[in-house]
Amino acid sequence: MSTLANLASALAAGRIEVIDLTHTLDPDFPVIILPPEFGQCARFRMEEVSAYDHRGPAWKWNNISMSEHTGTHFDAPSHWISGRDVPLGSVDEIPAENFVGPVCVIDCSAETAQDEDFLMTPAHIEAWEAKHGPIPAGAWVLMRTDWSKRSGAAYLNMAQDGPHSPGPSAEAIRFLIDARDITGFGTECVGTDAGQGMHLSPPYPAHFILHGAGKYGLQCLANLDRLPPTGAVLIAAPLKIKNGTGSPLRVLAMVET
Ligand code: 23J
Ligand code: MN
Repeated sequence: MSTLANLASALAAGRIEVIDLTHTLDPDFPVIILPPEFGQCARFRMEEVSAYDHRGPAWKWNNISMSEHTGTHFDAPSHWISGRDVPLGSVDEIPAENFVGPVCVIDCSAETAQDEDFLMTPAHIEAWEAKHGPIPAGAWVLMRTDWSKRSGAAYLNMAQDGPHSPGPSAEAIRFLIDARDITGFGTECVGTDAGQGMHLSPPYPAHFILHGAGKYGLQCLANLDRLPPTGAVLIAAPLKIKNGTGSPLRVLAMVET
């Protein structure tokens, strides 16, 4: 049997499960809040056009609006100044093969339960590899923190000095790119960077280093606790927005049961 015929029969028989890593687009889902001198990200909005009524007797539909960076979303290289001249750096230009790939899940939930500003370092990644094997080139690396189980104010976790949420260190992102040649890095938090990432060097290191290297980000992921450390395949295809810097999307993982 061909590889794809095998895949199709495994899906039909339930030997491969499709797990949804996406939050529901809802006006109440939090968006990132930047310092007030900067422009702000728009929440999701939905406006009814008709609902089987005089505006459209046999149909219901809505107009929607949001930021490119609202809800579960994809970050393209052109999102950051370091990636402004990266070839094929906008969502409409990224080669489609980059939207499907193996996924490694690094469980940091024990650490983040103790420290909401936890930074994942190369030592954490190397400890994970000692158990699960090396991260393959082209992988998506997802940082599990269980942050997606938070709701309301606890999700952004704003304090006087800004948001407090975990993320990767600059050294961890450099390691994933230079030593492992990943495709992208994903997180359950509102940004790929830690809440206090503006104080790191460089500021917002995940954004700066990933996008400068032509790599991608995924934010506001859910259900990472349902993924194995290795062996799943991720599907993350952003909308084809002309010159788009990112896009809300449905993120799926295929997992062998
Ligand atoms: C703009 C400025 C800072 C950050 C972000 C956007 C994001 O996290 C994002 O959604 O890409 S940290
Ligand atoms: Mn973003």
